Amino acid sequence: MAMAYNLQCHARKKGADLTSRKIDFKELFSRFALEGTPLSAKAYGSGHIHETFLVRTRERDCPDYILQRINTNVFADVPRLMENILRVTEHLRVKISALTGCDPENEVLTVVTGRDGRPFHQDDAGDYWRCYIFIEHQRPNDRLNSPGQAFEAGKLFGRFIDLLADLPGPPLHETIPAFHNVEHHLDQFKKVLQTDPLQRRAAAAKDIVFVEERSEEMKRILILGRAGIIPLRITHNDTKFNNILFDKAGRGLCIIDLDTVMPGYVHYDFGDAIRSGCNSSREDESDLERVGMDIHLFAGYARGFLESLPGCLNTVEIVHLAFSAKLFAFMVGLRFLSDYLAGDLYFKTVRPSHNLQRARVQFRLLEEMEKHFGEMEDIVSGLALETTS
Ligand code: ADP
Ligand code: GN1
Ligand code: MG
Repeated sequence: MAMAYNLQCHARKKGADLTSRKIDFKELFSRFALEGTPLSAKAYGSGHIHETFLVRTRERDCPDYILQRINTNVFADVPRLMENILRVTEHLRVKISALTGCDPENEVLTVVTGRDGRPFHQDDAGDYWRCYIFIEHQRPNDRLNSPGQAFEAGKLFGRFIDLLADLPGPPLHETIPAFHNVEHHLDQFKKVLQTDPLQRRAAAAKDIVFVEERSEEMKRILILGRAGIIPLRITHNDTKFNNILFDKAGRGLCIIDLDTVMPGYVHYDFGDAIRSGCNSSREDESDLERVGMDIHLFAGYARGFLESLPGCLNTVEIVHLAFSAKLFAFMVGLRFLSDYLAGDLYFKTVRPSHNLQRARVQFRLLEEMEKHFGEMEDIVSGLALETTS
């Protein structure tokens, strides 16, 4: 059976040219300790970072698999990246196995090792691949579709922090240095504004002013962290809505995309989830009138999150949860904007203005959050009272 596909993958500006290379899935498949016979392979999902393929197997009793070509522009040290993921998944598996009614096979990612025992494979072109067991799930939406689903998502991401609180051993590796350090992203932004390599600055004039007007306010979490007022925890750091799988009945099933699990503040997980899941539009919506902050989804998510972390968070952490949603709309928008100005080097894009459009959606969302901010704060404080009393 022919398993060599000339897949039309998205080309990155840096690194290997991925458009023209044939991927020999049969050969790749043979490099991992997999069961079954590969039947088909197709590009899968809508992640912005890796190239992801779903490999279906012929036999009914064998799993299907996710194969990923790891983006080494973003994750430079693959052995350390995979070491983190193995530690995290092994710990989660032990803890989830001990919970009643839980199903560790589907609730935790399973890394399939290479035939040489390593948790990845490096091909002849130098590209790194990894493999997970495919978890059957409900087709993901771009946004949360009901307060009940938001509650499920909040519960799962809250539980994730709770379960990892006692991870033994040394701190996890920082897989992307300064990943959620807004000062770092502001510095990168200033640098790219100065060089303006593609002369895109003029097209983004209003967006640049928008960022400058809010940059001081956005340093608040970093300041609290440096002062030791909010603690570092083990956080997921990429709690985008499509990084959670739901089962066919709509229940939160499994948290995926563990590349950025490392020390962080609780706000990183809460804020990113809200800006991605509670936006009433797509992340790259062209009609900004459709962008909105869905307060009912916010309330559902916040309830699930706080209920699964009872008594864990300190008052200052809780008080800043609503703010963290604004921070993430700002910071993710800023990263999209910087990437647009730099020439689309980081996020996958399908058109030249794609990152600018994404940035504008985040900034509009931030304006919507600013309008609803009092309400968001009241919801969190009301829930905090309920969940601690
Ligand atoms: P990226 O960093 O590019 O977002 P992800 O690890 O999130 O990469 O994977 C991309 C997509 O692939 C996910 O959004 C999800 O749809 C799908 N996916 C990844 N791992 C699995 C898995 N083990 N089972 C089912 N689907 C998966
Ligand atoms: C990326 O990998 P993915 O698509 O789940 C990015 C996040 C951004 C998000 C914006 C490692 O998430 O930080 O918030 O795009 N992940 C990385 O959609 O940079
Ligand atoms: Mg992802």
